Amino acid sequence: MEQTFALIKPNAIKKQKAGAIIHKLQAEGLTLVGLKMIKVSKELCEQFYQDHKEKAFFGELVGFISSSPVIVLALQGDNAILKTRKIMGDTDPKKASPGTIRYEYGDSIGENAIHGSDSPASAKRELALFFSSQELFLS
Ligand code: DAT
Ligand code: MG
Repeated sequence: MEQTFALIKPNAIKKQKAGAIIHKLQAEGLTLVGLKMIKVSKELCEQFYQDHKEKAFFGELVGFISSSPVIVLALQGDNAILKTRKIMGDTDPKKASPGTIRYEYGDSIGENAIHGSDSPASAKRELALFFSSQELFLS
């Protein structure tokens, strides 16, 4: 059993697709063990995306994620990290396979509807950044 972190981005929230995205993750076998809607501060966002701070798009990325509310999710299941990444699809919605969340709900490579942790180390770090232990219902 593995846990991962996901974040439904502002563009998907604005399009009223949060429910559809959560439904898809659950339908594919992931168990929801944490959920909240929050507005992420610029500071927390910079910490969250620390690995990208040298990239040309960093300012745009932080501006977008901190612009309006997001929904953060904690998900549990066998191979939850890789499974979530597969359901999300390619970073660029134009390259994502039909049926993936980014294909369905992504608007551009920047506004690509969802984030999902890419490794056990990032899942642990990102879950701790957004959830307290009382907000997680792991089994
Ligand atoms: P992923 O979110 O698939 O793990 P990543 O870690 O390479 O992708 O990038 C993190 C986020 O940064 C990505 O979800 C959207 C944004 N991003 C990545 N490449 C970008 C680009 N070329 N232009 C604008 N935003 C980009
Ligand atoms: Mg990444």
